[in-house]
Amino acid sequence: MFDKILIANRGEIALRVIRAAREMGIATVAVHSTADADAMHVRMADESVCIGPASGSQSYLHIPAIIAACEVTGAQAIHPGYGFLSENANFVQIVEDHDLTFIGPSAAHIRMMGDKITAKETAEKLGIPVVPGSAGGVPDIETARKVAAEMGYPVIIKATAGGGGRGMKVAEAEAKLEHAFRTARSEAKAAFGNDEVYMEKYLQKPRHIEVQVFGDGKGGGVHLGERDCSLQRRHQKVFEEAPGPAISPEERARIGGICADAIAEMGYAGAGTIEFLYEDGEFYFIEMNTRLQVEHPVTEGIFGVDLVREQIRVAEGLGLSFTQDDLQINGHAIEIRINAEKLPNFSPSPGKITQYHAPGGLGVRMDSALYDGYSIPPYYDSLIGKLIVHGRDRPEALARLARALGELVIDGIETTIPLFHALLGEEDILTGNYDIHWLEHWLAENMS
Ligand code: MV4
Repeated sequence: MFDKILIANRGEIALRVIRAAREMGIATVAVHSTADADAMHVRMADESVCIGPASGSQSYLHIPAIIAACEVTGAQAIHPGYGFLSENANFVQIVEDHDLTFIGPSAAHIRMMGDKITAKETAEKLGIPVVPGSAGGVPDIETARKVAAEMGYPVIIKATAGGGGRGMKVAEAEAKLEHAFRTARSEAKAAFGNDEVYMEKYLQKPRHIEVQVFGDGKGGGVHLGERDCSLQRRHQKVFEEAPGPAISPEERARIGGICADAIAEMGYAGAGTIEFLYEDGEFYFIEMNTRLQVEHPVTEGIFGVDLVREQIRVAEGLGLSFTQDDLQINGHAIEIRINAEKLPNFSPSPGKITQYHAPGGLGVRMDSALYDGYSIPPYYDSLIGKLIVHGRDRPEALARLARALGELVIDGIETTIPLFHALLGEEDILTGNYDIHWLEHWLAENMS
């Protein structure tokens, strides 16, 4: 059992982990940059250690400083949150070499899913349906032509070392293939230092559906249904919900069962997310994330389970506190991401919060590290809060979201809150009729 854990992160996710640890009787250590000395995670933790200057690479990403902070404070385990070091297999190896515990999956599983070709091959071997595409990497344009001719246009070229949308190019027809292939390669080289690419059939109007999974660390695996995260802008999620409005109970049980079995077969430990594109009633695996995700609270809302507590339990070797049969979906949950950004261009808007009032009441959860008088530093991600609502069904959750948004006050900076007021007036949002392109089209027509 852990007595004390260190949180290698900041902002709302650091608070989220501190809260779970505190309920478990585990002491917490915050780490922070010089720019975050006044941050809420530092105030809320039992202890804190300054680990470097403002820039992420010299603080929250600086592995020797984080290991040293564990040694100085006696923390036995590290929770990485999301982003930063959460999917860095080398970090996990170093943590373990120092006889500390990483609260997350093994370095081997993180590495396996970080390479997108290996991830897809692994998924396919485990019986997960994948997008049709090249068998492994596509080394040259001749091979690219052959693969595309076999599966038919349009095709998409993706970086093996990529993920989350970086380094992707679509070719609608053979005439566009060579240019797309060359650009994808050179962008992959520039972004990841690795120019290997692979190809897939391009799905034109899918939804982004992701299945929450958990490995218990003892050879067992469960699923906690899906989230629909189709509403994105430039590969950044904006609005997420569970259950997916387009997914039937039968489809959920089928794809969930496949994912849970795969997790068990892999011997995966901890939280994971298996991402699919969903089109015409079919699921197609694209990637797996080996971390807790920003949008995990919608799953917590409908299952009534604390996913961070479960992560800590699995890392302690205790397994999960529930079985698949214990899990029942209750109602509907929606999360909106509030960013310190100025509309219509979503340009960063850091600065001092002159007034903050969080909404409350039944079925309302506000995960945020804001407080009155806090100054949002300009060095990090622009996410400043997540408003999560739960209702007995989707219409109730939507009504609650509108009500809670009306109570929320964040003054002193520009935020994306007005976007959500506008979206809640859209018929397609109210009916759940959207795909991965809906938001970009709507923004093009309604903003700027
Ligand atoms: C695709 C696709 C269409 N067909 N793959 C973008 C992020 C990365 N996780 C995978 N992505 C896509 N892969 C095939 N074969 C379309 C996208 C995509 C997308 C996916 C999810 C959510 C938003 C998106 C926006 C544009 C493109």
